[in-house]
Amino acid sequence: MTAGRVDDLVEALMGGDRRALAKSITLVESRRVEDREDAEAVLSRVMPLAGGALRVGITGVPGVGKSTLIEALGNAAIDCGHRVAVLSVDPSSTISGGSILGDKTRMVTLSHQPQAFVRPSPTVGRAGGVAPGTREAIYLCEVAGFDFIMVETVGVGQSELHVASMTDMFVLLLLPGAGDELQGIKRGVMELADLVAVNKCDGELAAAGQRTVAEFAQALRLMPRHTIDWAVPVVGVSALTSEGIEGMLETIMRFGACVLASGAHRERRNDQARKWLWEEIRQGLLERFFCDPALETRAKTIEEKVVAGNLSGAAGASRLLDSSLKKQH
Ligand SMILES: Nc1nc2c(ncn2[C@@H]2O[C@H](COP(=O)(O)OP(=O)(O)OP(=O)(O)O)[C@@H](O)[C@H]2O)c(=O)[nH]1
Ligand SMILES: [Mg+2]
Repeated sequence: MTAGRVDDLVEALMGGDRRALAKSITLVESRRVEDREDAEAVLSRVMPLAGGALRVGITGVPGVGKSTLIEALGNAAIDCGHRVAVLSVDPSSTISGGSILGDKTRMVTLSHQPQAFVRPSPTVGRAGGVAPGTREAIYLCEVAGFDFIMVETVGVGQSELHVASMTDMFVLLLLPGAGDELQGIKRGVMELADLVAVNKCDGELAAAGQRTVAEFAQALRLMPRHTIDWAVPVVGVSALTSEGIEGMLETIMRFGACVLASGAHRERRNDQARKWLWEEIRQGLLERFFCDPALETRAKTIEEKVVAGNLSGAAGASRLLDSSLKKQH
């Protein structure tokens, strides 16, 4: 892409053009070497202007109602004058081909709103379930004028930790009537939550839902606060009937105001940027090391020596790492 075309793309983006937004997200998600430079050019223009949205990560087991809830929250936020972007991350897509279309159709009213942008992203390659580029996509959405960004991810292993590392607020969704062992929640994930919502508190599940709300509220009272001035609320909602959705949105906005006022939000973002750099270094080293064909033969020889007991594993690793790093200079 020429410098002029990068300028055009950035200008269209700043004008809130959704096609330009979709195009630039595709660019930052691309793993093609020839796209990397363009992506960097766009990002370096955009990043200093980004940062204006409240970024909310939403996680929970498959089928808990994340997409339905995001649609309900998104519509309520638009009614309050917000512009809403949804980035959804599907860790199953590498295995199953993904439920990308499914997600888009589920968010049907939201994706048709002019004040909304819905972008389900496939997960490509990286462990953890967050597509490369999700963090960059957040910046792009912000520059395109979206001030309320939700990132959906299925709670499987690492993906929720990744989402928490790029958002201001982490929302955990639960189902009525099950204790935390049943809901498969690791303590670490519970400790990250800024808001817990029990979804599907409707019909026959309403009473069980309220009991679950009380149980988790009790459990959370015993946990230390991770954000000053914020006791993690537990709310009961129905994404289907929209019962409790307005109140949940208010709580989310109250959290946004609270972290802004206390400076916790700045601190969190600085910390995330630092971790982002080191995570990229870690990933980059791994990719460079394992994708180096020249190392393969040498690795085989060293492996044989280690297997034969002629070389320690540590010494073998150190030799390989040394030759890999030297080559990169
Ligand atoms: N009764 C009831 N059903 C709901 C509610 N929210 C979602 N559902 C239903 O639960 C099913 C799963 O909803 P989704 O929104 O797709 O759930 P999800 O968590 O996004 O699912 P994955 O993306 O596949 O992990 C759908 O059939 C929804 O209609 C709710 O509040 N009450
Ligand atoms: Mg979903």
